[in-house]
Amino acid sequence: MTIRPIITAPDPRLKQVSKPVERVDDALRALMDDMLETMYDAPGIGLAAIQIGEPVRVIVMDLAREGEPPEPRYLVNPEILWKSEELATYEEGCLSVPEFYEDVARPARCRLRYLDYQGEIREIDCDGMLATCVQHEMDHLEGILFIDHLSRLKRQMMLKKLEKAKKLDRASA
Ligand code: GNR
Ligand code: NI
Repeated sequence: MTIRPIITAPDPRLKQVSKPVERVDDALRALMDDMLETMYDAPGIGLAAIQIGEPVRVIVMDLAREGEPPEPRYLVNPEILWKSEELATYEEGCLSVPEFYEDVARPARCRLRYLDYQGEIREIDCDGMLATCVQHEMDHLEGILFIDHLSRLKRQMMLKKLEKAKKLDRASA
């Protein structure tokens, strides 16, 4: 397993629409292992493959609290079957938008279909933080970041700051 660099905004790769996976094989499981290790190292509660530069429809998540046993989840080719009308608001962050946190309202519950680590088809009902995280990660598969749910002014301000931070980083490297 390898910890891979996480791509940060603004980067055109994060705007790509990721491609469906054709089969869940050992090569894909190796990618999922790298993603999980990268996510734990960051640390984060979710990661989409595009965040490490792989434009495929794969997500890993672990919402276990500190001190609880790990609960890794692997979602391949996820599809949302149903979303509630009711919304819930959580303060979101993103490993690809480091150091910015803002409230985002999304459907409070959803039903999800996906392939698991073994390539078996599964369906689950999501609510709370799981519903929010699933939708945040599925946005990544469409090239959408949580900042795309904010006002244009806020988004432009954040992107400017992120760009500036990258320039300073490059200058000192
Ligand atoms: O680690 C993460 N925390 C988080 C908090 C609130 C809503 C969504 C997330 S996902 C984020 C990791 C990440 O960037 N996944 O794409
Ligand atoms: Ni994210």
